[in-house]
Amino acid sequence: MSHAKRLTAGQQEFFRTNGYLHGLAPVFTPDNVRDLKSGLDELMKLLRPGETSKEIREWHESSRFLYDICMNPVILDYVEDLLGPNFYLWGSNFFIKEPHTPSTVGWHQDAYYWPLDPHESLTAWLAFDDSTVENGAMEVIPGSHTAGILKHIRGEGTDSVLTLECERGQFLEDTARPVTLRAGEVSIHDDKLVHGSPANRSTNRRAGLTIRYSRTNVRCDLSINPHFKTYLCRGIDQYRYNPAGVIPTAQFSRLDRKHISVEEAGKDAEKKLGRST
Ligand SMILES: O=C(O)CCC(=O)C(=O)O
Repeated sequence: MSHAKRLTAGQQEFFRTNGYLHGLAPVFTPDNVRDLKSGLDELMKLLRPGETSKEIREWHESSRFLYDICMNPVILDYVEDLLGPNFYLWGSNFFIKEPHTPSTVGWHQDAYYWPLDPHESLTAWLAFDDSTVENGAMEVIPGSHTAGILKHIRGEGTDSVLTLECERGQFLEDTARPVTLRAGEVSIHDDKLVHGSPANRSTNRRAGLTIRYSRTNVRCDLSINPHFKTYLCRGIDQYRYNPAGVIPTAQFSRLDRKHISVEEAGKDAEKKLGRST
């Protein structure tokens, strides 16, 4: 018998087979979405000259506004139905594409970017705006999460906001599916799923918040990301592998501790994790 909180057995099976899920009941109503957008405006006001929305990373550690979104009980129910009873929140960042901008997100697997082991993490992608084919909705390669960690290379001279991209030829790009969402909805993807997104050629902004959750048995290599902090969402953390974060009190506040991904840590980190070529 299934003890799922919100997902049907069919949705759970779809996620296991394809590595992603969308078409879920909305998490936020249109009224809530207005609050989400104005909260994002407040966060943007905290950026310093020259900084972009890419800097709003792991600010759930400093902004109660974001912490509460990441701990939304509906999102956590979806995650629990996929990760099981014991998991924590550790990451969040915005992917914002302004109208008529060339930036893309190259094909990649999140697991390649994160110094986490084992690969038992997922992302909830929360749409702050409608995310459509025209404004550069995320695209996924269904089933690609079952092929292990693929070879990534440093893309040069591309419009991608990420520099590590899957080397061509390891999967069939023409099997890609767009993950379109209405504002206030989430999609979910496995950390080994190949995904990316094209440029926004429309007149509408496309803003999404990615929220990263891991099973409690997932350990971060703190020599690569010394600032990693966990926030237990459900169940218990019997492992205590990672430092726990402090719940923020300020509604909107910057986080000036900079988290480090494998991309930023560079080639030595890739080697250490056995991912270099
Ligand atoms: O928002 C996008 O277009 C890409 C998101 C992404 O790459 C991620 O969730 O890791």
